[in-house]
Amino acid sequence: AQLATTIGAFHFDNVLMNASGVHCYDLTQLHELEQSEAGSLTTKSATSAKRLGNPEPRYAKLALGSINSMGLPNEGLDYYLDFALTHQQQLPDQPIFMSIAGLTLEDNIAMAQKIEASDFAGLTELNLSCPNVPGKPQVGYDFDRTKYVLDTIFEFFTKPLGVKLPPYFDLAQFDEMAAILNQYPLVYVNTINSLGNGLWVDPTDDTVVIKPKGGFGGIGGQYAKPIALANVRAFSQRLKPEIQVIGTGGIYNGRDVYDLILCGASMVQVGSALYEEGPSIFARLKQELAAEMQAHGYHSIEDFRGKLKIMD
Ligand code: RRO
Repeated sequence: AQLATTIGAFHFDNVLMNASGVHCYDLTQLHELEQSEAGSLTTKSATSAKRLGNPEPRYAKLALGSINSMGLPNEGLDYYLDFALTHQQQLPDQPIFMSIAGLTLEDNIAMAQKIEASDFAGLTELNLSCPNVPGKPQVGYDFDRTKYVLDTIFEFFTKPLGVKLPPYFDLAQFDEMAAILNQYPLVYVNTINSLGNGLWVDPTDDTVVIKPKGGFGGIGGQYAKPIALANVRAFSQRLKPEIQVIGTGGIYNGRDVYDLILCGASMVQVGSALYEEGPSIFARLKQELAAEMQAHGYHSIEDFRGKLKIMD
């Protein structure tokens, strides 16, 4: 089977890559992704200045996934931009993604201006959905604010841009957000970020399992899969054809990848399972996706992307 895909004018050998935040913090991890079987990679969401993030423990493995309140620890935009420029010099036909997540609009503008002025030729992702910085609501849940942020960025930004969205749970939210996003020259929408502000109790000591925010954190993994499928499907049905969908959430095996593509994803990102299994997961997922496609007689991603069947 052929696992290749495209986002905008960019070609990728296969549909698989890391979800931002997972295995992409520093050069060691980024180089491991480069060496893996993934079709692309994204850098950790950046702020202009390096951040240490929230106190530890800030990630916990759960029975069916994970909870995290990392708090946007990152090395600062320059670090990831340097990596990206070196990467594209060495591997010009393997485009990558750079994620930015300013805590203020001013910081997002400053980072977007720096990327715009640089030689970076890949895709930029504006993260509108970090759930874990105390006092900073998720922009993606504020529709007027989302519109204002995109108006401001597109006043000067001309490079390929996508947005990372939080999960939505009402059809009116899908309608309203898609109508906003359709007003901009976005290349893609990435859905979903973690399920914000979940909570887990350790039954051995009646205590939360992460320290920040009194135990509240973003939930990922198997808990997220049905929400991810719904968000990918709902946005695929509502966005103009120029805006593609990247699907993220609940990917552990080839069937999970296949399901997100059926719902409309052009690329699929792996978070919790990559955190637990490491970058060798991409070789396994490729093999399992190819087997799933073969079993259905599909030769390419386009053969079944968006071809979810519904009942009469
Ligand atoms: O760093 C984080 O706490 C974090 C971010 Br920026 C995000 O977008 N999603 C997430 O689950 N954690």
